[in-house]
Amino acid sequence: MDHKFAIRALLVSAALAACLVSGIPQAKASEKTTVKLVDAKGDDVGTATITFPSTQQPGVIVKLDVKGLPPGVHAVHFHQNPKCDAPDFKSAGGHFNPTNKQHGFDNPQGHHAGDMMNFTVEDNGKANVTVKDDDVTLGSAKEWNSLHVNEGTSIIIHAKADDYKTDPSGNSGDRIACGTIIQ
Ligand SMILES: [Cu+2]
Ligand SMILES: [Zn+2]
Repeated sequence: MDHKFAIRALLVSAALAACLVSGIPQAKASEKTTVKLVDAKGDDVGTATITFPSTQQPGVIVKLDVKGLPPGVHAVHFHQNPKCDAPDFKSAGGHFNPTNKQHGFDNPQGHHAGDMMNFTVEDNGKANVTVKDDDVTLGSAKEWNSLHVNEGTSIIIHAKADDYKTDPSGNSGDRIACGTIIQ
């Protein structure tokens, strides 16, 4: 065995052993979770796949792959509780808001960390779109801006579009689909 290689291998295994002994988890390059969405009747309406590309800075990408929803423009937000009790999904609580702001990108006192841009459902009731949220992570339950904080959070689709300014939820109407984000 090459000398340098042997030393390097020794160092790597020593570092790994140290991690195992101390219980420090290995840092991951990215995180991803797929959330199942249900409507007010409890029927499956697709998924939201949340990707957290960098563990170094906040920002997640949300791929919505939904079906069976009313065509048109809809609001989508992260809400504070990991609870989707049909039919009204009120148990999900308000928007995820760890920085105590008001609602909306166009609100001078805004915006909630859980706020995202509207998306469109096509005439066939489907949408295959990507939205993003630059303010949250998929880190551990101990990170204040993580979607996994405490027991977790939820993602909700509303009946109407978000006006991006009316507190507390942008006049976006009923909650028509919900999914829990639990680690
Ligand atoms: Cu909402
Ligand atoms: Zn909001």
